Amino acid sequence: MPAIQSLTDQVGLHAEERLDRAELEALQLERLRWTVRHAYENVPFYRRKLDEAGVAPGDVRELGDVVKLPVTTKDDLRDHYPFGLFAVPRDQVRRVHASSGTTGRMTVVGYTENDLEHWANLVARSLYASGVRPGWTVHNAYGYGLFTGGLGAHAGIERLGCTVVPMSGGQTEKQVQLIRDFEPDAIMCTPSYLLTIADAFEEAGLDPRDTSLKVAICGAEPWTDSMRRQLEDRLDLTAVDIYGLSEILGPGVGNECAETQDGPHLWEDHVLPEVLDENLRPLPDGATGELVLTTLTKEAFPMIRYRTRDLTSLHPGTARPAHRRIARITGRNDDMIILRGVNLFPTQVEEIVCEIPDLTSHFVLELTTRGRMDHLTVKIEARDGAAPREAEEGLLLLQQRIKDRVGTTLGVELVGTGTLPRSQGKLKRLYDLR
Ligand code: DLL
Repeated sequence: MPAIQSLTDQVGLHAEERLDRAELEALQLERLRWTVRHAYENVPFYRRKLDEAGVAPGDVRELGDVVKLPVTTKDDLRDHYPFGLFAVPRDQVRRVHASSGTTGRMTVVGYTENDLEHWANLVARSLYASGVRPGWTVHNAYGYGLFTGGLGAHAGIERLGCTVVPMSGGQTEKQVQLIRDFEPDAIMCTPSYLLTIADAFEEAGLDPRDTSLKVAICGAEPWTDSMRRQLEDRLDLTAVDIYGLSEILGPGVGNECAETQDGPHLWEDHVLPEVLDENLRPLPDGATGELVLTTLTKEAFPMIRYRTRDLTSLHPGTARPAHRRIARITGRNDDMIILRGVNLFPTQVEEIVCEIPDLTSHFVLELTTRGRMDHLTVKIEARDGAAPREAEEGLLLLQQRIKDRVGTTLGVELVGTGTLPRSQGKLKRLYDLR
């Protein structure tokens, strides 16, 4: 049975994960040169942008030359809706995904057969790094459909040689039932949805620590280490961070290794990362700025210096030495709240909320105006069973810690148990009511 033979051959690390840094960089350079030429020759948008910048594909001689290339933004994708940035004829596109975003027009991305092949391999690689092993059953609660999460994870689960339970997001009671009945070893979903699932177990009178789950591969939204500890505690499993975005691929652009849990390794044989400051100047490794990614193997939808809006920093590889890691993404530069001159991310509140036992992690932030001033209120549910006085004390502690660590006073308000919206996928934390 040759097919099964080749599957077992893939078990373990991919050859690209074992390269040393110099070998990896040589591969990146070769692929970068291919990508720039491919984009230039097949996408009028890139040809125009490069011509305007006075750069020809042949000018890319070393990796550092990437800074000469123009950046690409989400608006560029919107302006070329639906297929204007595709670099191959339509009959070579095997799949499209799309996202509506919270504002504005949809963006569409596409994949050739080779792109899908690489993507499945990278998700398989990510799962392996997460501690998932061939033969396991993986419950996939990322949404199926136009979102890249469900189908992207699905292909990688199969590629690693696991059984996939293609549950998709939502229908939380059914999630609970399938997790009980099918006894999966691992689960893939957003961190906020894993919390919803843990709650649902408890509401059904079941202990979420008693499930068969050993690993959770969580991503698609910002989350904190405090949230990780809370999820690991409540469900008795190891939770790792998976990073990705549709413009580059989908889930599996990078993944944390279970043995170190120190931020996702970016799979640098397929993406070239940079971190830039607000004036788009390159920052050294270790400094925080906007992550900008260039695809290195994408045929259908090459992206040159795509501005992700994600704020992070680059660090040397650990468990996969050649591949650099990104620091946990605490926010995007478009979900930063500027309140009376102080910058605040919802994850900073999450971090503190998770430390206070009488409060739950169910909270939202409401932005309103009082007089001419912006006002931000944390609305939060208390722990079921917390006495009213303990909950009030927890609330004051929350306000104090936010003031101490973030440097600004927020309004705080307790709301009834179960009144705040529960995550079904990516959770919306901020409600701008101004
Ligand atoms: O969310 C792809 C994905 C699916 C990643 C499943 C991981 C798991 P988009 O809908 O295009 O794609 O959203 C991409 O989500 O730019 C980040 O702002 C955010 N994001 C994704 N992963 C993480 C993470 C998918 N691990 C946008 N931590 C990205 C923080 C994340 N933010």
